[in-house]
Amino acid sequence: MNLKVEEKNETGKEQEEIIEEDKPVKQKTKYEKSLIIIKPDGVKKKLIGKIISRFEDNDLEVERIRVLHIDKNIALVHYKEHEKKSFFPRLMEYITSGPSIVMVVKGENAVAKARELMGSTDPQKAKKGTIRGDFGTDITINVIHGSDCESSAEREINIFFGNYL
Ligand code: RTP
Ligand code: MG
Repeated sequence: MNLKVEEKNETGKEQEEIIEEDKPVKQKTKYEKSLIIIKPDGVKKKLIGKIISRFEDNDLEVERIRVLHIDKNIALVHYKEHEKKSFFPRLMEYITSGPSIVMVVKGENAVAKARELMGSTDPQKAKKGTIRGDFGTDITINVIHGSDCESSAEREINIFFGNYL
């Protein structure tokens, strides 16, 4: 059913707008980028290919990728929000313990989609079939990082790839 709505525009002239009531409202999709890190345990366990496949199989595309042994300075900037937390020293030691894969993935709703594929922070609580649920060790040694919102993604992409957005 179509509805006819009549309203006056700025000039006072009446204008008609047809609202199609029976058309399903489309959910808005956002085209985004997310910063993903396959952390040192994921690299050591030779999970790089498997993890990238999970993104690619879910319509996320790898736009940038590098192998990087994250040093203390970069780790401090990247994980600044956690510096007062009790787990911070262990997190620092872990993330700097060997090479990581750092990448930018892009696609529709990339931030939320990547976090869904990653699963909960704690692998014990993460669902089977998620990256952390399948491969994580404990709440700190949890294989993967993904940006938690669009503004974090922008900040984190800048840390590892410079301002190319
Ligand atoms: P991430 O930033 O790495 O994607 O992880 P997340 O959002 O799921 O979790 P977040 O709270 O931001 O924590 C960052 C990383 O710190 C380690 N962590 N350890 N209680 C603990 O021992 C603990 N809590 C967090 C994890 O490596 C987590 O991914
Ligand atoms: Mg986080």
